[in-house]
Amino acid sequence: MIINLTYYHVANDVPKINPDIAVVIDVLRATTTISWALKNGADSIQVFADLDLLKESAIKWQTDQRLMLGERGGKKIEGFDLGNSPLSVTKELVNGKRLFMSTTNGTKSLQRVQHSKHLFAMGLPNRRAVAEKIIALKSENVLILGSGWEGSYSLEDSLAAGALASYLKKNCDFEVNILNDELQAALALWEFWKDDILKCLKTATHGKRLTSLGNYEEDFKCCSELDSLDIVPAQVERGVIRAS
Ligand code: 3SL
Repeated sequence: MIINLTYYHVANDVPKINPDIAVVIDVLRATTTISWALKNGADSIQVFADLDLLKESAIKWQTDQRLMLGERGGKKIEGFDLGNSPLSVTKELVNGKRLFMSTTNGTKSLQRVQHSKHLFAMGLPNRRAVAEKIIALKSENVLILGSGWEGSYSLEDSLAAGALASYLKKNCDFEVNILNDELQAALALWEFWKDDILKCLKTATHGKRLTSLGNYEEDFKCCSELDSLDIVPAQVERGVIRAS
């Protein structure tokens, strides 16, 4: 048995293939928020790149059963219930609800690989949980996709891609094959920053962008907590994610 791992920085880099498993990463902050929302009892999260489609779908749900959340440029979308902070998706607010979500980059990446057989969303807090799921599935091809920022590379997503590959290499009984240079570089990045994840997140361009927008100290801490959540957000129907 062998696992072939490939990593792409952003949605537009992904070739036209439907992998057995796709793992989408948006450390700051979409996939961390998705993981926390599910941990706190959200029924499901439906992701959209397009805001009009989001509103059309949300409106069909009972008001007390739905929340609209998301950001553009790091800021909460006007008229939405919540922005994209993992701290905002508390049990009191999200329990039992369908969350309709759109973010600048993360939800685009999720849409890009929605035809994969299995699709998981991963941040640093649920790195181990997602890795163990991959090991259990024993699939041959795993595509890891970052979200970046408006089409360009992001340090923090590559850090998490390296963290995932590193865990798989250490904990798989079978061979793990690193197929592209993007993932070799991500592994090296992980080795470099693994003892100061928080600093890496704050050093990243998007970390600096968030810092310039306000006090995101607690978001940084939450997004950098490695292996603290046992949640595997998995796509159950096109665009809809539930805890598995
Ligand atoms: O780009 C995204 O998808 C967001 O996660 C960015 S932010 O951290 O919410 O600003």
